[in-house]
Amino acid sequence: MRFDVITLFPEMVLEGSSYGVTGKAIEKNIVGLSVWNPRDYTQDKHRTVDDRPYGGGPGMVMKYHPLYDAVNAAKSRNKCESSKVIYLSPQGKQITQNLLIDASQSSQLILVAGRYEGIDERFVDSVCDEEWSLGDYVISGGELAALIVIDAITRLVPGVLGDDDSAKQDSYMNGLLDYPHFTRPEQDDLSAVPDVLLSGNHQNIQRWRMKQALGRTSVRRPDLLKSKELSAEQEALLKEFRNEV
Ligand code: 9D3
Repeated sequence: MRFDVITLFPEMVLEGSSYGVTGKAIEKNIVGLSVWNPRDYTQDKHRTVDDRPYGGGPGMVMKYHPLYDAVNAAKSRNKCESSKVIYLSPQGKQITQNLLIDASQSSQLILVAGRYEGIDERFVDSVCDEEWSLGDYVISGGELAALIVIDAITRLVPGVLGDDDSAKQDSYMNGLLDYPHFTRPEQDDLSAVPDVLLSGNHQNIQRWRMKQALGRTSVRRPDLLKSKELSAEQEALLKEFRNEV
């Protein structure tokens, strides 16, 4: 997987991707990350990337041509079998794990981060394949959205997470909220660790965790359970959870 991010703030994207799991994956060349600044693809002496909106109104709009030339530079640097141009914007479809799993099958994702009021719609129509949003709240530009997409997709790339690591756990708990976690000390002033977790009985521990995951999901996010098929054992565990509370 390689990510190419079109951004007026390239340092923000490089810096933000340099930590933890994503940082390691880039360091080890399991994923590639390059940034492309539209300002470097301007022709005028002031290196202008924005202009006033036709029709008037507040704010500025990102110009078509610097973005277009930056995307083409990103496309021609690497000849990838499948590349997609994605505009991160409040008007996009909301990002979900399934959307990201789909996108992780591409070999190159070109992420366009907007600033100001947005970008010239002709660029969105003629260059961008998809438009993605984080959700219904307002942030100041697409860079943080690009960082989230890079982080979430990098976790899905084979070899990035160890085999014994959270990837398997993530898919085992597919579509459910996580169960509660505990670590030492075993006892403190407030409360104790649930006995079953200290029992050493792995089958009971697994059942307890699945029960908690199902129960918490049904209490906090009933919408997630509606669109999910439960096995007979999961139905039984959920019933147990409801009887206990
Ligand atoms: C307050 C300005 N808004 C007027 C209706 C429009 C607006 C323009 C540009 C709102 C936000 C932005 C910048 N946002 C993003 O680039 C962005 C974003 C977001 O704000 N929310 C959710 N997902 C995303 S992805 C990119």
